[in-house]
Amino acid sequence: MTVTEEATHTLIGTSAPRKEDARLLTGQGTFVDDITVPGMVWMAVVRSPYAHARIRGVDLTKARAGEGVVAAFSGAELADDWTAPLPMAWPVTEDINNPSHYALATDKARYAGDGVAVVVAATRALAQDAAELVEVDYEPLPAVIDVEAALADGAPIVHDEFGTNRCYTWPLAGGEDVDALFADAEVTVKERYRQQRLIPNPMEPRGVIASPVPATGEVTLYTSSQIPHIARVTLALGTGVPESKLRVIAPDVGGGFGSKLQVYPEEALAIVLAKRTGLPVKWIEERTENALATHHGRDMIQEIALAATAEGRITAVRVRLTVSMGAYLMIITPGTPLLGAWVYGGAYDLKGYAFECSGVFTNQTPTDAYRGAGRPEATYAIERAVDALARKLGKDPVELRRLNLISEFPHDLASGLTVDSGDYHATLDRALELLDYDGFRREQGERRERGGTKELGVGFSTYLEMCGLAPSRILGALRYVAGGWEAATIRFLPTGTVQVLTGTTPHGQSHDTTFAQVVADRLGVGYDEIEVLHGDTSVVPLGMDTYGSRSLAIGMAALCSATDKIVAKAQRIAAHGLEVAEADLEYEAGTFRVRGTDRTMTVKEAAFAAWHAHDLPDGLEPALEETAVYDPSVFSWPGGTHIAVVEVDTETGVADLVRYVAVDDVGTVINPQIVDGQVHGGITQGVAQALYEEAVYDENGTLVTGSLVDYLVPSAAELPSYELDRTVTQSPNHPLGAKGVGETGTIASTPAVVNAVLDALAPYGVTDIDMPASPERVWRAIQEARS
Ligand code: MCN
Repeated sequence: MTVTEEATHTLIGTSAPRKEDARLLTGQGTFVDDITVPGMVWMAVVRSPYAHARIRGVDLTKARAGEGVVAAFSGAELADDWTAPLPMAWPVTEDINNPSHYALATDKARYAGDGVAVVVAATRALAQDAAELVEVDYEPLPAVIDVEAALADGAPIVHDEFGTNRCYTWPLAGGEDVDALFADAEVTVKERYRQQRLIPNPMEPRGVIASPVPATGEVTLYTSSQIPHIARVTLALGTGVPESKLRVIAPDVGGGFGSKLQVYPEEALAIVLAKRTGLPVKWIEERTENALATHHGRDMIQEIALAATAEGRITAVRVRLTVSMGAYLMIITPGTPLLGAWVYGGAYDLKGYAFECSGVFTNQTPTDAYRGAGRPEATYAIERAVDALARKLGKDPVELRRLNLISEFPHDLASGLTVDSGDYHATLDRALELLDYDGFRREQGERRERGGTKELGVGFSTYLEMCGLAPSRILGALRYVAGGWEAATIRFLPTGTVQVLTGTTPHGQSHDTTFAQVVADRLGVGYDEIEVLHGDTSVVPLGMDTYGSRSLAIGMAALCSATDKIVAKAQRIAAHGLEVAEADLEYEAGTFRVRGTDRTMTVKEAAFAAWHAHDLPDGLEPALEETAVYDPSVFSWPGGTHIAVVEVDTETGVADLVRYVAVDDVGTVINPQIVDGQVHGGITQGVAQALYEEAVYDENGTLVTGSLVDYLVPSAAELPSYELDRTVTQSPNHPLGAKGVGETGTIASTPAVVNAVLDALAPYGVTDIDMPASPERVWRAIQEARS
């Protein structure tokens, strides 16, 4: 017997009201900063103002005498407290240069914001005051902040022991011989793009409390994290607290966008200081610390070349990346750009593919995963290069895309992976229909003829995304140290309400809602009778957490397996209770029925029978609780078409996003409103990269955009109402036919917007612009083209 999807679906596919809203919208959420532990003290980190400086000495005398100060330590004084460096879980090559990275620097500060000492005091303000009394004797050194300069002879070296700033070089090639395809090509284009550095800005900054039980050596760590399970393993290794005694709790988490997919110095410090002082130690990040000391995203130079026929059939793609790692390798710093390695060919049917990525140390905040992690960068490069090819061939960018889109599935990418399903022509057709492409081009032409100062432009992105990270076997082959499986437990309580335990850890993705929708449908239990638990390693011991849009693709698949197990066990109980063979039962929406009769037993009744256990089939264990662990065999492959329309003021350079059409295919949709919300947020982050955000450093390595006054995060006022639609191509590899959605908007949108800006500027002959396409950059591009 299997659960029949068609018969039982009532909540899947509906916008069930978010379970999270009642708490979060009425101020009844619990974020780390809402938590107070008796006897709690506060931590402040002393950070280097220099991007690169030798630490000649740290004098803590005045700080230790400060009001309310409990303790103060330099990096050297804590050196023996660490049992391992901070984690770096992805040594992408055997010969990678992997510096030992501890929570506080001891020899050199390697970026502005690098921690060099720590103070613990009675209150947050007293800790911050005392931190200012710490006297650090720095010898400033020349800093390097440009990846290409960092590789030049004579560049300042970030980690002296390596004698070079090169961290690694990682190649990938597939399909036919790429050199031969380029040699035979009738047309080629070669482009160079810069992915500016971005600063993640979740509404809730980071925060930790490490609460010890000195008598037993136990520590509870509350942390605003996307990865409590991974944090527990790695922090146990690094601080010497046995894993069994370390409980990590991610309570409500107010956004992460990849920046909380990290194990940070402050988490390790709080644990070690809690051990040292025997007191609960709390730290809440300042917004300026978020800019300096939370990992950054992107930051690379991309060189991409396309080989094509005269007609415009793309035969090969060659890519070379030079990526800033920043000063240290954090948890997946080296691997982050490689997450895009398979999709620089986009949704196009290629014959050959060659990719090479070099990681480079610079005196900057470390980079790591930022929403999309590697895949927005890939999509940007290929989508802009396709437009460049269209320009060179004098073809319409839509027609060139049509000619090249993959149209048969499963499709083996030249890069080596197999896309299970999709219909890229369908998403493109629907998006063009929503846009009214012909109408748009007419209006654009009329404007151009009238010769005003407001030019219209349209940009396309027919993207392919790889998410659902990831099959453990592939992760192992790629030298990532952990697996990619996920776990789920379903527990019936005696009264028939249900606890769902998931190893995923939401931080804005509404798992309480969508996971409950699926369980309600599959077990016939009321939506309100289901409680979804996550983010506490003592409540949910097994998990691999949330990133890479994996929660639905993997966590939900584990959940479906757990429901199947529950139904199978309940069926044995029902057959026993109804005194029939299991095969005589049919199951629908939580009820077993003896075929052709009105004799029934519900899953809830079976759960109660399993609890009192007075009359269970021989050998059946009491209690109705099942756990499933699911390891995917493939990635999840969403895709679609995004179209941006901009209006560029040629006198001021302001590019206004006036329309945005997105048609995504994420397979079966569990909750349309939540999926729309994910797409909305994702698009906004991608638009932000295209038009607004950039981490700017001066030549000394000082972060110039260190506050939200200088770092321009767009608000609703800058953005139009997005026009969204979907097509549905079910994934044959997911029990619900669904694909991930958490990053699609970010992955797709950036090139659509920049292509639109360039389309608007086409009459001026402008063919390239760096991001963000700020008014100044746009204005200069026009002036340069005019002269
Ligand atoms: N969903 C659905 N139907 C689908 C696909 C997804 O109803 N076909 C639902 C899922 O059940 C889940 C949500 O949409 O409730 C997102 O699912 P999924 O695509 O699996 O993504 P994850 O839950 O794994 O979230 C991770 C992803 C990433 S990697 C980043 S970064 C990110 C993001 O999601 N950061 C976010 N979305 C964010 N949203 C908010 N508000 N804040 C962040 O920091």
